[in-house]
Amino acid sequence: MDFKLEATAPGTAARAGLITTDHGEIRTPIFMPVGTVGSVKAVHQRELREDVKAQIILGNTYHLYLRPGIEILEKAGGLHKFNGWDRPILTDSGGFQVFSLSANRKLTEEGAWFRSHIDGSKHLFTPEKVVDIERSIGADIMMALDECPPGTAERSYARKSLDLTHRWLARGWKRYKETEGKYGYSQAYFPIVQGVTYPDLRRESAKFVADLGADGNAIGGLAVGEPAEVMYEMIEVVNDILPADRPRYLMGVGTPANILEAIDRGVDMMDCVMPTRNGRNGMLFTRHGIMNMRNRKWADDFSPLQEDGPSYVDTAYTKAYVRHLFIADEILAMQIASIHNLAFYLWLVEEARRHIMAGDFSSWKREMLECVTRRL
Ligand code: PRF
Repeated sequence: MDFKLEATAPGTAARAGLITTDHGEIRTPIFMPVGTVGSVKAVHQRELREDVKAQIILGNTYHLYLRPGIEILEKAGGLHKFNGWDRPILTDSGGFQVFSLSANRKLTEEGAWFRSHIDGSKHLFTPEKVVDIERSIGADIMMALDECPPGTAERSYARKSLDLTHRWLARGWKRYKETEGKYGYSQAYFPIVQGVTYPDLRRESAKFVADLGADGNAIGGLAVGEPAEVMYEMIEVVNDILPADRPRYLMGVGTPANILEAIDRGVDMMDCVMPTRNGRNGMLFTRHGIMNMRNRKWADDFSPLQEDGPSYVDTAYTKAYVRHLFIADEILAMQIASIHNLAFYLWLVEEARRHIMAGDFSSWKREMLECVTRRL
């Protein structure tokens, strides 16, 4: 994997760059749609490519390991062949999902024990095993196994957790270095900075992570219950230390406003379920503000979903029709909302990139922030 820094925005830490993987290029800053089980919910791969203009999608090690399982994924020749997505894929390690989804999880020095949310069966994720699983899935970018404590965790817990995450990281990194891709292309391994909201722990973690010299680095443990201002401060603390010549990935963030603020602070990659999950619930993000499509006010509004929207669904359907679909619980409502929201998120980061290149990112961001946070 290669990263080329193309431009930085005056007066901010924002950057534009180009990641090259064996499955193609990614223009940064980039938003990555979440495809937990190997599918971005309610969106065909063709729509992801042509309408959303996604450049890279996520998969989850936890879900894919439990179902369909590694044997099937290897038989398929990896996730790209299995799901028909031939552009880059990133897999999260499962650490975060073990904590948010499974029952009876328990952390030991060896790894994370958990029970499947599907059938209750018992499993152990070690840092080494997660690398092996991610090799079998065949993601272009594999994430290290970490622990993501709540944003409100006390210092003593944060301290212990960070030490364990670092020991796991050293083990995972070793396994990564000793193995290679199973399908003839190369795979990168991104370490993850943790440290809750303690600046000194964050700095220590960023140094530990930077010293590995990985192809890219991630910031975890944010957007997990801490105030947004604290999250922004932590991003600044960490990005001061993470190398400028490698991409920085902020995990699981966030709202359009969060994304603009993260880019402003030197983040290059982001992912979040918000555009798809909130979309399925009727929340549409636009450059003019947020719409709740279940609202009575759209019942007889026959104007396009978004006159100047970035995807074909924006002008193919009216607000009144999409509201009707949501009220009638039609599957098409979720499809339209997911395509719209993802296309908007991809538009937003592409615009950010354009303004970073043009040198007026700061003023553009200020105007855009006001628009995207409005309620329509
Ligand atoms: N670690 C991992 N995945 C994640 C997170 C993390 O801290 C987050 C936190 N926002 C989202 N996804 N491995």
